[in-house]
Formats: sequence, structure tokens, C-alpha cells
Amino acid sequence: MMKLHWSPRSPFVRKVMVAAHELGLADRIETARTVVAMTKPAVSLLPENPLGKIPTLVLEDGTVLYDSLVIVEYLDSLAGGRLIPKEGPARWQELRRHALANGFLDLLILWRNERDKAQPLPALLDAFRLKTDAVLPALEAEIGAISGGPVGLAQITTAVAGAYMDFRFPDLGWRERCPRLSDWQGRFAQRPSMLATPIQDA
Ligand SMILES: N[C@@H](CCC(=O)N[C@@H](CS)C(=O)NCC(=O)O)C(=O)O
Repeated sequence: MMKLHWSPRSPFVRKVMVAAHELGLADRIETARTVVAMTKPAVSLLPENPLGKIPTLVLEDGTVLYDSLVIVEYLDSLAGGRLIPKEGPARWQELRRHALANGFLDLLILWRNERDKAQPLPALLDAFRLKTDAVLPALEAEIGAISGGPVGLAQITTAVAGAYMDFRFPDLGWRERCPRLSDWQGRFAQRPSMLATPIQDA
């Protein structure tokens, strides 16, 4: 069995687990609950991942893989490469669309950290909002293209980002602002891979 440092709250962990389910590999992964927080680094994780972040995957031979993109690439390689095109323009589009949704997740996590501080920096809150107001229309404009092909890394990450907004940013109103993205995400969220990996505070 592979061991995944895991939490039900982390969208990056969820991305890896959705990929594992889509690839039929979920039963080869044992999850180890690992509690991380930026203000309380997971000291026990540092020997395996000096960045102290989850997801971190430990293979049967002890090889350690991070971050989530590397882990998904690895799982995809085990399954013959179904989630990330191997070459050509399709590969670069897949990876760039992943970078958009994944970078948006990075932004949302930083935003949440900042807004929860006693004295958030207004300039930072403004910057997060400004970027979010640019990312949402970009995703709305591109969702037709993103959802046009087979299930892949970009679709998984985009769907996970939508669910994360529902979870931590219910006031953003993203479903009203992005009706096509919302419709598509609502359908994707019914896939067994998504239903098997609910994001929750537990
Ligand atoms: N780029 C990383 C991001 C992972 C990440 O930020 N994970 C968060 C949990 S959602 C974490 O471990 N935070 C702990 C910390 O930053 O100390 C990836 O794609 O795996």
C-alpha cells in the first residue's frame, strides 16, 4: 500500500484522492490523518516533506512524493496516462488550466488565512478580491473548453476549487456569478470520485 498524508479539509488532498478514484487506484492508498496549519507546522511530517504540507505520498519502497501535481502525475503514470496528455498542445493546455484552478486554490487559502487574522492587511484582502474577480470570469469563459474533453487534471482541480468555494467562501456568490461553471461543477460533483471524497471539517 501507498500511504498518503491526508486531511478531509484540504482541497489539494482531495484533488489527489479524486484522481486516484478516477484511475481506479484508491484502494492502493492508505490515508493517514495528518493535521497541518500554517501557524502549527506538522513537525512529524518534516522528515518526509520538509515543507510540512499535505498531500505527501509515501510509496511502498519508501520513496516520498509531493506536491499534489507530482502525486497526480505519478498515479496517472501507473494507470497509463489518462488524466494528463503526454505531449503536444493538449498537454500544455491541461497543465495551464490546472495551474489556473490550482493557483486559485492557493489564493483562497492565503485569503482565508489573512481574513481570519485579528488585523488583516487591507491591501492584501483587496488584492485577493481583485484576483478572484478576474479568475471567476476566466473560469466561466473557459469552462466549455475545460469540460469538453475526457476527465482530466484540469477538470478535477476546477471541480475541487468550486467545492472549496462552497466550503470556505459561501459569500462569494460564485454560483450566481458563474452559471455555466456552476452547472458543470454540480454535475461533476455527482461523480463517484467526488462523492467518495467529501471536503469537511472533521
Ligand atoms: N502546492 C501544494 C499545496 C499544498 C498545501 O498548501 N497544503 C496545505 C493544506 S490544504 C498545507 O499542507 N498547509 C500546511 C502549511 O502550509 O504549513 C500542493 O499542491 O500539494
